[in-house]
Amino acid sequence: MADEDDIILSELDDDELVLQMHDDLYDGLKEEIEEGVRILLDRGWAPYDVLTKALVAGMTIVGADFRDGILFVPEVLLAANAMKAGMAILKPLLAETGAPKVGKMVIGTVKGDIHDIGKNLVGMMMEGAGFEVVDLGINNPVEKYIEALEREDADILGMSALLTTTMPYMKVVIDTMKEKGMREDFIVLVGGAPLNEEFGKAIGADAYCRDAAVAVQTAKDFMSRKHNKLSAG
Ligand code: B1M
Repeated sequence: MADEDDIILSELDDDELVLQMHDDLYDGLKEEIEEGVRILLDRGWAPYDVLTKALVAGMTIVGADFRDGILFVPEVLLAANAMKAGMAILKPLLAETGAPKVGKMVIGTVKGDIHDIGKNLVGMMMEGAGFEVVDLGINNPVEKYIEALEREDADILGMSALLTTTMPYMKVVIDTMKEKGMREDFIVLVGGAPLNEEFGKAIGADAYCRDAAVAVQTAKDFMSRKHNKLSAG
């Protein structure tokens, strides 16, 4: 009887392969995830579909079992590493539009929070849509955001938070921007699993973005409004 080790990914059909990749991501099997991503791309899958259907969907299963106490931090870290390895293959493909730069975004995960997969995904998709992205990484205090916005002459600030305990820090950043009289100079977009639209409004962000695709569309909308305002005024 065939066991796990005997599975040859390239012999699976697309649906079976995607399910197998969910399992492999769950088990933190980095090389298998890389192989699965390459196979799907070779079969003509769009990079975005590989990302959402194989990787993000797999990570959702990991998230549910983490929440329910079935998986623990070390296992989730392995899954995250496997996911990142898959994303690294997709990154150049998603960013390959050659379009003129439509705007510049500074993005980072807030202080106290080390989750970066969602933020990285947003950065990748923004680059793919023609934005220049300055990634500040994780665990960013307010000073780092402010300094980067000024230094980079950015259009957009993107903040990510995955913990209910760290999401209020976004307000600290926005309030500091107000105190410094620079809030109106930037479009502020926020995202992360525990946030919602109401929270985004309450802290004074311009918009809450449910996922990376929404972040791209929202950023484009705000940028075209900004350009229209500039050309009218
Ligand atoms: Co943690 N973790 N984690 N974790 N982790 C969550 C967030 C949690 C919901 C798990 C759970 O209980 N179900 C829970 C938070 C509970 C809460 O606060 N409500 C949790 C916890 C509790 C913790 C620790 C406290 C666990 C512990 O130590 N006891 C600890 C905290 C560490 C810290 O930050 N200080 C911790 C640690 C970790 C790992 C290090 C093991 C690892 C992170 C590895 C890494 O990121 N490099 C990890 C992971 C992987 C997760 C889950 C399983 C997956 C997160 C993820 O990558 N999702 C997560 C469960 C979950 O979210 N369901 C969980 C995939 C990613 C594509 O989605 O990040 O939501 P997401 O991003 C989306 C959108 O939200 C949006 O677009 C993205 C792409 O579509 N988006 C933005 C995100 N940021 C945006 C910014 C924008 C726009 C859109 O700006 C414009």
